[in-house]
Amino acid sequence: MIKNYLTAGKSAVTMAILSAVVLTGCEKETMLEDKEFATSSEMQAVGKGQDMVPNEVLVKFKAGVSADARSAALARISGKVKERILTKAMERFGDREGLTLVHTPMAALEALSKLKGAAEIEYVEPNYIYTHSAASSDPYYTNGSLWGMYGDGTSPANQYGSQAGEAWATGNTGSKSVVVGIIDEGIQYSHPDLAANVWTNPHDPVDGIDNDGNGYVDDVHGWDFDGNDNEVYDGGSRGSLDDHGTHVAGTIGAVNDGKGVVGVNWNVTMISLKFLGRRGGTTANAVKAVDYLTDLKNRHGMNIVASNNSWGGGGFSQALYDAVSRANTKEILFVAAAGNGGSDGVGDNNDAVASYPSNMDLPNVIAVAAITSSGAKSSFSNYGATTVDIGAPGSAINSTTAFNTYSSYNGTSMATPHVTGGVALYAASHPGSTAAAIKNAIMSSAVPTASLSGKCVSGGRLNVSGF
Ligand SMILES: [Ca+2]
Ligand SMILES: [Ca+2]
Ligand SMILES: [Ca+2]
Ligand SMILES: [Ca+2]
Repeated sequence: MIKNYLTAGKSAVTMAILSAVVLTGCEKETMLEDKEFATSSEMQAVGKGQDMVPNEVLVKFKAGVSADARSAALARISGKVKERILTKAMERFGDREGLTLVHTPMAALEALSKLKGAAEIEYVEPNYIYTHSAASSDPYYTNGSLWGMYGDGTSPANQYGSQAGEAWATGNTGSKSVVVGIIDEGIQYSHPDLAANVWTNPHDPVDGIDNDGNGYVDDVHGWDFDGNDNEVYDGGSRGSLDDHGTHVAGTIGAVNDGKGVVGVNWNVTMISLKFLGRRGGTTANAVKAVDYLTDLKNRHGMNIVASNNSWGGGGFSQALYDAVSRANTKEILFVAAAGNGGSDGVGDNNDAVASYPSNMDLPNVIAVAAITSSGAKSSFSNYGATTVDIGAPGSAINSTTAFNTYSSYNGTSMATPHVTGGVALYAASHPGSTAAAIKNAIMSSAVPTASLSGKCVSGGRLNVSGF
């Protein structure tokens, strides 16, 4: 029965939801199998065995290339412009060209080889497909254990938890003025354990007009880049498609109300950037989601400190790298799951075989491995002495799921929001900190942990007790 001191709420998880989660897990494993990477970044842009949208490529034309020259280049692959992507963040950073999403009757890899090295083109790459990084789900909402929130001095205690309970005891329970973006599936913003901490856009009331001019009409809680609409929680028969995003949100910021679960932050503001749909998400939409946050910080001066990225797949993408680099310029951390071991579900060494996006070599990226409640590295968790930064609770993590439910999931997907939560908690007590200072606080917090020694940069696990 329910034993946890923080939980007394709903315990039902329907089989329908579980079926959906299991199916998604299977898709993920198929998509992540047979990863191979070449060494140069140019070759990395043309991945083998990585999942991509079959008949699409992302083209970055050189600035000033004429319309005729563009058409001639695209004619080589019988390409048609599907979408011109010019985000407000790109414009702000002086990029007036943006990206061109091109549909071609050719296989994507064939089209890439035909366009590679063309004089008109800066780079061309696949429109990769990413999937979330939850390994599996517990069939029951078991006992409400929230070990990931415990510390050695809390009751109940678990020294391998994030120590959030100790930070709360010193009076830091987060702040609504700290904003994080959740780039994932959508989140059930109406979930009773989340609603109070979900962003409602004060700059764009629902009236059919893009009042704040950010290119998105009535983006009231964020945006659905997969469905290209303002409804980030699709509810009804599609609600379970937002389980994963909703779970991530609960770990960062479920409310402390005597019911259900509680997040690392009792108070925080979360924005939903939905880009993972039934079939995963694409590079094109990931770029738009990252840039949406960057632009929001620019446009409204919001205190956006991090995005949570519990997803992976594909190969190196210059387009995504550039977007995360723009976020870095605006002091937004990019907290990313290290990955769940590919097709066999046994954790891989990301130093040897890169996992994206967590392997992107940018100062604002924090790559996160998962640990169990007994301090072991989770069997599925990827690791890397130089490419993974820190470990955090990622096995048997209870949190919110769609339709007002709670579920237990495993994955580096679940470890990542503990770190994002830590970022927000630190930002709450240290307002005005740079991204570098916050990342340094996270890294310096790490408690040396045997299972992570030599397996990540910090050699330890998250400890927010001093935040
Ligand atoms: Ca509006
Ligand atoms: Ca808007
Ligand atoms: Ca939608
Ligand atoms: Ca609660």
